[in-house]
Amino acid sequence: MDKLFREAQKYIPGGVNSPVRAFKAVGSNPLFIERGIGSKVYDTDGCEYVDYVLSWGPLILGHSYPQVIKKVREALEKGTSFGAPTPGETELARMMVEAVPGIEKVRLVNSGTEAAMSAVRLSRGYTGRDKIVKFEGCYHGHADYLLVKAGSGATTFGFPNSAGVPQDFTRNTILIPYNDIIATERVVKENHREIAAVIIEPVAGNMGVVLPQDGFLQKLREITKKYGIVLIFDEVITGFRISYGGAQQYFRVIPDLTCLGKIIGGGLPVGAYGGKREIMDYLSPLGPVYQAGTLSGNPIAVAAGAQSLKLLSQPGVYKKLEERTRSLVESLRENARKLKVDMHINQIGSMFTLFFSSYKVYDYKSAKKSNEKKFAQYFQGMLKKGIYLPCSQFETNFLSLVHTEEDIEKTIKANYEILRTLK
Ligand code: KE4
Repeated sequence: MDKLFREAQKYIPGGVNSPVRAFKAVGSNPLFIERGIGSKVYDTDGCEYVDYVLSWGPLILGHSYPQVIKKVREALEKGTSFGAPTPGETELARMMVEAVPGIEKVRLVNSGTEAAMSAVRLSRGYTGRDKIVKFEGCYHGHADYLLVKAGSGATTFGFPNSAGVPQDFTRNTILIPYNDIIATERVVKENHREIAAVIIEPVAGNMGVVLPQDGFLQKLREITKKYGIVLIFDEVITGFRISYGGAQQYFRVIPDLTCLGKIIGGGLPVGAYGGKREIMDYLSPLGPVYQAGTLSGNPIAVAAGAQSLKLLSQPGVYKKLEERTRSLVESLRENARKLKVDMHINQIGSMFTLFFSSYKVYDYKSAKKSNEKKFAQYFQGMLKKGIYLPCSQFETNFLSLVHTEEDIEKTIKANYEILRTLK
């Protein structure tokens, strides 16, 4: 695979099309993946791995799920793109409107980044205000004014802000520590006349998994409603992940706008943003806020997404996912207790992160206290035992509906053996 990486680096910056894939944080060349089936991926040397990356979240049904592939094949037979409305887009939009409490209308785009930047522009157009509030460690894609103390790769590489973003572009972005409701109330009170939107990951997944503290989301909803500020839930990770209605259904806090991605495309490029009809109707061609996309609502991607949501809407799916993830995490906690390894695991639904830290992790600062060197050793040890984890401490592990008992047992056993070497 080193040959493949050298070849890739000749033509692609860093040899990767997204920085976090480069394995920089774990000190080796990345795997090149040949194929995926079920809960497994196979690298180009034919080695098999139990996959907890699942393409960074989309593959909640696992790789190459038969009914999804079948629908994609059927769609392909009819062509790949028309640049015109298709019935399939309406079907996927209807499913999201019916599933997600805060969505009355929705617009399809091609990525989570597009969803977040469009939701911010719409909020600014709707309110006539310029400022936005984001939280340290949250990642909402790579739009300039959102790359401020962002999470995910921006944290992994240690530059929470990006080069190339003029100071002027971020002067309207106010940054607050995650879970800090006092700071949030103070900032909103002082600036409410200028704040268009507050954007947040209702469960953070880009500093590793960080849960909202009790009452935080409810309070956020209260103060944004009080001042006519648009509350945007970035549910690109949590949407259709922690429940069929996402975090807003799980925590019963309804935002004004919601960003979606990952799972709604079933592994193909889809993003979406939706919310209250009166806000969404500000969008062109009805209203003055412009947003567009050549491949938005692409029929192949929409076919994969719609079939995925159909399968996820079956009763008991999320209960089963949560129970299996909880039982895996309990066993991993038990291993760390037995071996007296400093570790905190945050888990909700079928997403979790192991922090190599003796501290509880509830925001960006506490997440950064984690021992990244130990994480890298753990990652490499697990990889050697055929377990493929996200290659950064500040990402999320995902379980799929098709991870088997055998996968789970293998993971627990490998975890014990590697933790023992980390003491
Ligand atoms: P994309 O533009 O990568 O489709 O979505 C951006 C995005 C927006 N909002 C949230 C909450 C997200 O997690 C993401 C993207 N997530 C990262 C992984 N944490 C994508 C992986 C990558 O950058 O390669």
